[in-house]
Amino acid sequence: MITAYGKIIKGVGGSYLVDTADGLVECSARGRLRRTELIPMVGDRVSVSVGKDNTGSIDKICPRKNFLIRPPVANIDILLIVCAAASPEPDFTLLDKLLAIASGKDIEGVVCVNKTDLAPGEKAGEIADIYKRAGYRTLIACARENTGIDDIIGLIPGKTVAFAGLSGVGKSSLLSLVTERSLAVGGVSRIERGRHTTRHVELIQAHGGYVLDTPGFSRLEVDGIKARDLRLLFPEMARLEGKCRFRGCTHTAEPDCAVIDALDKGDIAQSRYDSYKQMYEALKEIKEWEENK
Ligand SMILES: Nc1nc2c(ncn2[C@@H]2O[C@H](COP(=O)(O)OP(=O)(O)OP(=O)(O)O)[C@@H](O)[C@H]2O)c(=O)[nH]1
Ligand SMILES: [Mg+2]
Ligand SMILES: [Zn+2]
Repeated sequence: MITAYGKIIKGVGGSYLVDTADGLVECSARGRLRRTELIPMVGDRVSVSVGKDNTGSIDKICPRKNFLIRPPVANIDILLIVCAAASPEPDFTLLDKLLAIASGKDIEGVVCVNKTDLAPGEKAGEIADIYKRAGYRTLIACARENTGIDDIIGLIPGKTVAFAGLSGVGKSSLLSLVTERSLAVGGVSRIERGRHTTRHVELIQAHGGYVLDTPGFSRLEVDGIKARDLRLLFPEMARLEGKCRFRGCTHTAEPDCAVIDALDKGDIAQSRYDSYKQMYEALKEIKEWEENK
């Protein structure tokens, strides 16, 4: 037996594929680990005992930086939120929500505008600009014309990058170009979902890091975010922290609010502010509901 360290890239029925410095090892979770009742997740960094036949057992799971429940995956570094310049039209509310959720989990949100071939003129650039001005890294790509792929690849070394966004925006198409592996594109995934086919989460090794496709990810829950902390998850508002008349200003109805001033001056995009307010109201309701329980 030797001890190796690695990352779980796939898990099927109690068996886990671990990527180690010496290659892939198929592992079970036996013994000591079972007694701690921690269930290994894809994305976990683990130490494993490897036997002569190159199968092993997971001994220890390193503390998780973060994890998602749907899909179940741990230790995401970057959420690449893909939207289409057209077809489907961008859903700014969803984009802003995914970015805030990512930030709340210490995941860097990056916006990628795809399908530039379908949008006239500057539309893709204008969408990207909203997010660049807010403080996010933004990319512009076109899977159809094979442009912008190198910029996506540039995000990957040393990181685990999850692709998220509405159905049909081109996540799988872009991932296929990035990994040079063909993944279910277009109708296929829709048919599978209709049939409730079980989807196994799988990290794909690429460019010195890992990538992950997440169909249906757009329904991500806002678990654990408090209404009063939401303002810190919008970088353009977090930058103005302390500039409002009231401490802990929620930027919704208070007088002399620096965020509302910035909105009036056009320094904060209306769509971003609208998303903030919508999320804020929804989170506030959750809190009130919980307090009255
Ligand atoms: N015109 C155009 N079509 C594209 C582009 N990228 C993807 N598509 C098409 O858009 C459709 C949806 O692409 P997918 O890659 O399956 O989208 P997805 O985000 O993976 O969708 P789900 O798996 O349902 O979440 C397919 O028919 C693609 O061929 C692009 O840049 N331009
Ligand atoms: Mg897909
Ligand atoms: Zn304010």
